[in-house]
Amino acid sequence: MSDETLRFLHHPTSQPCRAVHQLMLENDIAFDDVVVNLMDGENETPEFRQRFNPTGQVPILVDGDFVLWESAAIGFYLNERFALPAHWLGATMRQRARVQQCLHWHSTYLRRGAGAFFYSHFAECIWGRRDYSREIAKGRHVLAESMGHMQGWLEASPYVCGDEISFADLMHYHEFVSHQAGAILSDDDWARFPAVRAWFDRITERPHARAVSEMIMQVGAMRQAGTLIPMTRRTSLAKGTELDPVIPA
Ligand SMILES: N[C@@H](CCC(=O)N[C@@H](CS)C(=O)NCC(=O)O)C(=O)O
Repeated sequence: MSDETLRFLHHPTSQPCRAVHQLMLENDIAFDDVVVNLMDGENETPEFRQRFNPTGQVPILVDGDFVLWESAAIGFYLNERFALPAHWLGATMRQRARVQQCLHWHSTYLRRGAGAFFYSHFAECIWGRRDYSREIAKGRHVLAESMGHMQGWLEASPYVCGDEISFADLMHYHEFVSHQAGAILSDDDWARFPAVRAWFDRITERPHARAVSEMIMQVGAMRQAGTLIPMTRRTSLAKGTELDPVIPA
């Protein structure tokens, strides 16, 4: 195995990037911090795609000659590579399976709720002012349904997979950080899911949670003030989630 320092390619506005970033910081894993400029399409170049990730997405971990993308896989790799405390990816066969379950659910369901944030704040920066209300409504629906599930789990235990924090909590948590940054959830929304709110506040108090979220909070504040962020391209969430065919490819 290579002794070179890991390289972490990411962007601080990205939910899965922030989750991996927090995992590494909480576990004192040394890495070279490489911010990929998603706003100007650096990740779209053929060189980038060939060298790092054919999908053009971040996060990406580079460990010597091994290049890995997809945040859940990166968490799994870091866990074994650095023998992380067992609670992060699970101590027993069943706990590990439970963490995997939550990571899959995050990827296939909760993450879709990010459309509420994306179409409220980033779509206008990319395609201009249009009616995105149907996409926003879809995202909000997924988000509310997700919070309903999470309320049940978090009434039963303090973290989504049980009594201790896992990587799945970080992945879930950073979706909500973006919703907070964009004021997607009102006090009334949160009040419907008090266990989710308490969990969110608990993780916010952890070391590094606020630091890795600084930029998205600033971007959210700018968007709420009406400032347009120059963005030239679709981000992953918009790919294939459009309800309205008039949104250009
Ligand atoms: N399933 C992927 C999703 C990664 C993802 O959505 N990355 C976004 C930033 S949040 C991205 O790189 N967007 C740029 C693009 O798709 O071109 C993971 O969990 O790593």
